[in-house]
Amino acid sequence: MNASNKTVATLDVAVIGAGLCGIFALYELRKQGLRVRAFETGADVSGTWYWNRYPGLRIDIEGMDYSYPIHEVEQGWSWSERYASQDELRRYFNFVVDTLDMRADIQLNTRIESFVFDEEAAQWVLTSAHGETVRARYVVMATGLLAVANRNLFKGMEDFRGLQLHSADWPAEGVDFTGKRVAVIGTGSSGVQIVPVVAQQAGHLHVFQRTPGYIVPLRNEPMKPAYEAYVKSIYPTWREAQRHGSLGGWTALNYDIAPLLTQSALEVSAEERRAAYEERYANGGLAMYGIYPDIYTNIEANDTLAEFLREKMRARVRNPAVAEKLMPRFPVFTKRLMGDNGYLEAFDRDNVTLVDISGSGIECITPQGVRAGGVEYEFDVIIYATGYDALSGAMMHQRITGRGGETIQQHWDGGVRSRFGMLSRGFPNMFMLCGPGSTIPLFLPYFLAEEQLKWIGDCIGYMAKTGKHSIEPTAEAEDDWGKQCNETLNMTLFPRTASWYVGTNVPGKPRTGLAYFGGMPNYRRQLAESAAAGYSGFELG
Ligand code: NA7
Repeated sequence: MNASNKTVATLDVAVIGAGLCGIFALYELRKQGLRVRAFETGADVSGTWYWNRYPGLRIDIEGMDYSYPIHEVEQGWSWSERYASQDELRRYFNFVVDTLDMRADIQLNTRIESFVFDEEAAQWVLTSAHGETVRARYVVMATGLLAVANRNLFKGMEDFRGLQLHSADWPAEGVDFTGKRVAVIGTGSSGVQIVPVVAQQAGHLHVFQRTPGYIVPLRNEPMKPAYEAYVKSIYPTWREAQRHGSLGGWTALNYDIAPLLTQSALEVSAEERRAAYEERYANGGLAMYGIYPDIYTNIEANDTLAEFLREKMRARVRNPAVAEKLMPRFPVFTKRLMGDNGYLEAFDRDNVTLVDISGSGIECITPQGVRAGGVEYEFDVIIYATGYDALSGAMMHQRITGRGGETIQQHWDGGVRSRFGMLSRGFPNMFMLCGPGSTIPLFLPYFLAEEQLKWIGDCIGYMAKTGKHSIEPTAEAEDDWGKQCNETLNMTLFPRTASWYVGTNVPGKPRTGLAYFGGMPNYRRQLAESAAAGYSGFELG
């Protein structure tokens, strides 16, 4: 071992990432008296909100929901708008770190380049890009849900003579589009936020759309002081409703505006159903998620909401032919619903053209621009808003070597293998937070992380008490969890649509249930049962 890679620290827990989950992990595990340190590649905390800085970026979950359930944080912080911008989200995470006095335990500008499990010592050996080596009994991977961009998708990209940007790595100094011929490829949440902002500057903007999605107005506005004061006065009750609601966030919002719906969309009269849809639509944003439960499972029920949303979208676009091209046709919610800020109206502008590439896609990128449908379009700038290698991508892009020299890529070759989306066989003591195989795409990350961290904290305590050094799932428990993920996915309408929820947005990625769709109550119950039985489904060594 030379001086450049000497062991600089031995920890109980190394947390990887200082975004929402990493900060939470540091806070919770430090409380147990453990030696914990978080390592973050970026120059600041905030995770996804540090890395993403494209124009128009705004979260689509209300600030009053999107916050840590920690008393001094939720009472001490004030959001200036209903949906926070990137700047404000970064200020928020910095406020949390300072309020909870965590800065000294977060090592910024530090990318961990390799993780190797030392079987004899039952420790992970982490090596940073600077050559530092850290040993830790446990590792918590808080590496994000949408962290690895889906890029280099098109032939000819290397030949383009203009500027190419991906929504995931926007230049910090910003980009001036004044008078420029601009293309946006991709119309998911990122593209939908970018288009109305760039349209105001660009000479001409072409939007290349492969699949139109469902769009509802976000209805952002300055935070209403009375609303903020009200939520703060009932926060403990509000938080309990979130924990026990089906989605963790939007449920509580509905709890405020309307009672939770438990019946079928098809059981109620057309008038009553419409009133429920109108109420949520008027509220704005993702309130629509807290609707009749069978919208997620029954295509007939789903159609009623899909038609309602198409009607609302149609009414916002002046040109009927363009409006028709913008109409989504897949079951609503099977791709993430998008809350917009003037995306649909942007197509009324003379300098914005929608290009439907649903048939043959993008043929290639040329030195001058984009070729699609046999037509070559010339551009100064191409913006790729083509999304992420979601859920499993953040792990699959790490160099992780577990027991017997097996890599995570080898273990997950046919798809993610884990128990509870938290531990994988052969990778002992490496916990994932809000990772693949958890309830993450459909549950607010604060409350999923809270639940998982409680389980992890208890597990570490149990191991110490019983003199155990390593924990990993049995092969049968992994098989069973994979089966549960796929079975619960197949009970919903999600498999009907190609999306990042099922891995089909990335060429070559196995199509599997990348999450547990059985709901938080069932997830929570199984975590508790395993812990109560001395961590059944796991081998403790
Ligand atoms: P998304 O939602 O995955 O959207 C990516 C978009 O890029 C989507 O419209 C895709 O079309 C399009 N895309 C991807 N690959 C291609 C190719 N090869 N050709 C043409 N178009 C393509 O990513 P976002 O960044 O917008 O949002 C990610 C999440 O962040 C979002 O769900 C929220 O949770 C926040 P497709 O629909 O696949 O036909």
